[in-house]
Amino acid sequence: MTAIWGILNITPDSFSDGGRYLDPEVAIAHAGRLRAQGAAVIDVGGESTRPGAERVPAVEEQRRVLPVVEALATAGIPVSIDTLNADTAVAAVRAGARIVNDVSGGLADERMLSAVAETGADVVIGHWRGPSDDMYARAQYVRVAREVASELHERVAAAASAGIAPARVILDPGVGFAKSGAQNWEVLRGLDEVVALGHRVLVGTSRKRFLTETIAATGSGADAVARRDLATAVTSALAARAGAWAVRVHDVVATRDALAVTAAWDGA
Ligand code: PMM
Repeated sequence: MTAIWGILNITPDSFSDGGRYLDPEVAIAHAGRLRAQGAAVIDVGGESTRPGAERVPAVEEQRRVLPVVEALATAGIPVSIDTLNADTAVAAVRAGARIVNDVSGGLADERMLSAVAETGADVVIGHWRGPSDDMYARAQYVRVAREVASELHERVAAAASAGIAPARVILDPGVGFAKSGAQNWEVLRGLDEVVALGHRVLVGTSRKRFLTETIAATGSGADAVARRDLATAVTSALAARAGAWAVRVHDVVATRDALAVTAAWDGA
């Protein structure tokens, strides 16, 4: 069955949960809760990638994430480190992270792929066309799902040249990264193009703007968040159907239930 990755953003400015988990104790407790709810992996990030977010110095990023990564790893919880920075990736693997989640697929930091190669960790290669401050200007495609798959294929080749065996690679179509709302839906509808590359595939739609727009659930009130989590559970179940190996979400319970219902349907 499709695995669930629980999101732990240790940032002041992530778009849906910024500021909530800056205290390591609060962050660790939240991760424990996500794990108990059924998350197979906790994806720890210390830098927001939301559109227009400012870059965080690596020292500050590491100050936020390393104590939490270490505590979770010590507790036996599988951790992935969500970072664009090779030094942070290496430090997090030393602290116990098993997977490096780079939404840029090694493009943001030219040292990333060779650094990850040496650690032996698995790596998420996301589809990315440039930093978040101008990524919408790069959202130019003719057939978006096909182009995403072919650009990911190029990044897998770059990873292989850096010494990362294909079996260590997890691909991510990068929902929301250099894509308009309509393009995000096209990428999801055409997910088989990415699945056909033969790697594990991770899909992250959680609470993203294209969902909010589709169901008209703007604002940060509990009702709007609950509606976005329900929509996320649906896209995650559909992604699972389309061959996703894992989905990355804030609300583990809603997605767990959606995946269980889908599995019951498919298993009957
Ligand atoms: N999206 C965000 C952050 N990290 N990692 C992967 N692999 N895939 C994604 O789609 C992804 C990611 C942005 O969302 P957040 O601010 O809610 O974490």
